Amino acid sequence: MNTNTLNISETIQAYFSDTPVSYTPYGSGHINDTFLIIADNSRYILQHMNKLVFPSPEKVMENILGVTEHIKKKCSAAGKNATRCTLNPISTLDGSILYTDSNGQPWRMFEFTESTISKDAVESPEDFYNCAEAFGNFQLLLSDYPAHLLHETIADFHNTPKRYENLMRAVEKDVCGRLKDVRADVEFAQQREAFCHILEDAHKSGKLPLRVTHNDTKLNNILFDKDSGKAICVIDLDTVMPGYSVTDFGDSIRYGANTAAEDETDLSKVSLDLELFEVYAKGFIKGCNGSLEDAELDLLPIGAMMMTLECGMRFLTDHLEGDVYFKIHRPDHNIQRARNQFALFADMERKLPQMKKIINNLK
Ligand code: ADP
Ligand code: GN1
Ligand code: MG
Repeated sequence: MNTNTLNISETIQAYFSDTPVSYTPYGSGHINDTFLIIADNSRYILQHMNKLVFPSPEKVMENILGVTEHIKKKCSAAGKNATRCTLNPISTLDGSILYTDSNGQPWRMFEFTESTISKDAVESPEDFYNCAEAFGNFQLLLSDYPAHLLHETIADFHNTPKRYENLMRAVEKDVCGRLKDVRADVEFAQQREAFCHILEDAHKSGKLPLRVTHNDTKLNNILFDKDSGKAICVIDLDTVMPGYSVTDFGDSIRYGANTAAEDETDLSKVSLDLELFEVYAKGFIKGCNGSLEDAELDLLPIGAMMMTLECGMRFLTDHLEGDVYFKIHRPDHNIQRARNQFALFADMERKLPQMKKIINNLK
């Protein structure tokens, strides 16, 4: 949504009444509109939630309340500062966790976790190791969270065969007349239709367990402590739902172990960095602390490939549908992102034996 048309002043009133407040757009997420708020010398993160992506924002907030309380209890028990371990939602002045503005748009606010930074690109192998350990540990912290309490905030979020079907539906409809320019990209996905089923089939045959997972494990969904450099807090909890460990692993690899940015248009720069793959695998396995089953370890490379192909198909679908889902910052942004992901996937196909060897050596 165009941030100029948002009811931000009205929303700020709901949280602060007459306190003078300043605000500025913040972060680089593709989904929500995020603002940094300064009020009474304190900082906050105010977010307009994307209702097209999250049709039931109140269910998203219920999930977040449950999960953050669970994490806080565990961190306190381990002697850690619970408020720095997870998100801290803030209620409106009348005590509501979600504010719906006069246009019917949903908003929520969190404490800004001070002395932290988020990163859009891996700056050092240590960063990536710390990120991996944090996401692995996140899964471990939620391993005893009652999964039946979680709402499915986006149906079939990482169901890759369904993502493939969505793409084929978009191809058939071709609502923007863009198909003629992306036929080769569609064919790339079509040639890999069978691959899309590997994880769903492994789950159906009882090999791949469902766990409570994060489902959006991009590097910039981690807060790093400015002083220690450690990854202290996993954020962007909108998609915490039952899922597969290997897709949480895979989405981080897709984003962080790409030698280029997700939207780099010079595809000769796009490839899988096997050293970063190994670093991440070490950190993730350590963070999960022995909880990953053998079959899950074996499927880690496929998880990385699946998330890359799936994300490419999602970007391509959005391009065909007229850029209605992911925020874009230039006209062809989604098709550029799709081609980037497909180039990365092709490199992963070539490097699959090496990925498998790395995981085998870590077992
Ligand atoms: P999106 O769903 O659009 O990706 P995020 O919830 O990931 O939105 O927030 C966008 C960015 O805002 C993050 O990458 C991070 O830089 C920053 N951010 C979000 N929550 C906090 C917080 N509690 N403290 C500090 N920074 C935050
Ligand atoms: C979105 O919100 P953000 O920017 O962390 C998307 C992810 C994609 C990612 C691609 C809810 O993540 O699934 O992998 O963009 N989130 C949602 O960069 O769809
Ligand atoms: Mg995010």
